[in-house]
Amino acid sequence: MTCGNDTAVNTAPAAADLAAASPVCSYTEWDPLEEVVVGIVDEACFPPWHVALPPVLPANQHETFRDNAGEPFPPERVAAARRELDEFVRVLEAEGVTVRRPEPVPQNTPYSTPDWSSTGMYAAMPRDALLVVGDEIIECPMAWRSRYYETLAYRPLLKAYFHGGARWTAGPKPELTDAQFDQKWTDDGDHDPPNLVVTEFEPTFDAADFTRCGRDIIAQKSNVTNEFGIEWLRRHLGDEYRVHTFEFRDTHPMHIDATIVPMAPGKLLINPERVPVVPALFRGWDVLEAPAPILPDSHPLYMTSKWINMNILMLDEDRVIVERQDEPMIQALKNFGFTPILCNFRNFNSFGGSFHCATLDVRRRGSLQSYF
Ligand code: ABU
Repeated sequence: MTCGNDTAVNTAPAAADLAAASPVCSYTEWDPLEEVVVGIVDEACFPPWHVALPPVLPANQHETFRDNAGEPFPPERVAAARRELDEFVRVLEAEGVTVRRPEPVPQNTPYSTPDWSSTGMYAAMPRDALLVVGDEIIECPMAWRSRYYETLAYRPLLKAYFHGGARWTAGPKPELTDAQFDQKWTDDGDHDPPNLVVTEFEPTFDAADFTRCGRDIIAQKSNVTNEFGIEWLRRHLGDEYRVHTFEFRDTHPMHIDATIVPMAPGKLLINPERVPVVPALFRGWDVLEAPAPILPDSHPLYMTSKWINMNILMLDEDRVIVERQDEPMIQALKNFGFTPILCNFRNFNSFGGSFHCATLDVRRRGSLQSYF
């Protein structure tokens, strides 16, 4: 299957044919990257406090989030992250990748449904809000109220991609009433599987709880992605895809992309704390345990663990974007056979993601294949 025509499986179409068929086309995390959306931190605000936040925010950030609910993030932190995003864009363009950006949207404008009201957060992490599978771009039914309208920042791009021939869909918009969240959620630390704050009331998912390996898509249940959401996606994608749900040893799961990262056919990066046993699906693949993160404790991380060092972006089966100061990761990836391309990103990391989170790969040259 290729985007826009019925070419047989495993037939690699010419790049020009793909581009002519659809401006959106991506099946894996590693096919050669041609076009990408890179997020923005403009207008970024702390979300209003809500029961969905404590399960995934670092414990030392709860007070900051409570005290600053709905307020802008510190301007000096936003400025530092913006500089790194601009550097990232230059790096990508120098590697031959076309870069698109969302539109800044005021995030502190209140909005409401019949049941609740909120303000927004940011458009920094397109990987969370949008999922590309083949020539289709899916707006995700996100579980955080503060992210209810997050895709508005991407609408000019979505419309342009649609007019260019892409398919554009959205998961069922969830009501996000109190029934969607376990109002009694507590952090009991060692529960296995972990207590998740999101219930099965309606389907919710963030795209970052999925990682794509052609016909096989790996999913995890998390504090934003429920079984209902995974099943919705499974049925929506149909028989061409196999959606596998794996459980990892993550006490506060939200997003799979600092846990298990397929880098190329046969090459897997894993979080050694969260993946004690590599899923049998990857039998025969070479596995690299991510080196321990080196971010100093003093570095503010509002919404992520230090394992964000694993959140790399593959430009193809060889080139990988890595944080410039992360020497252990740079060396490990070289030893694993890859060519690291360096970019400063620690200040962006503070906002909860790294290169994978900050991007949405819109078009990668390749066709739908099985890798297992
Ligand atoms: N998407 C960010 C994941 C961060 C973490 O799992 O620590």
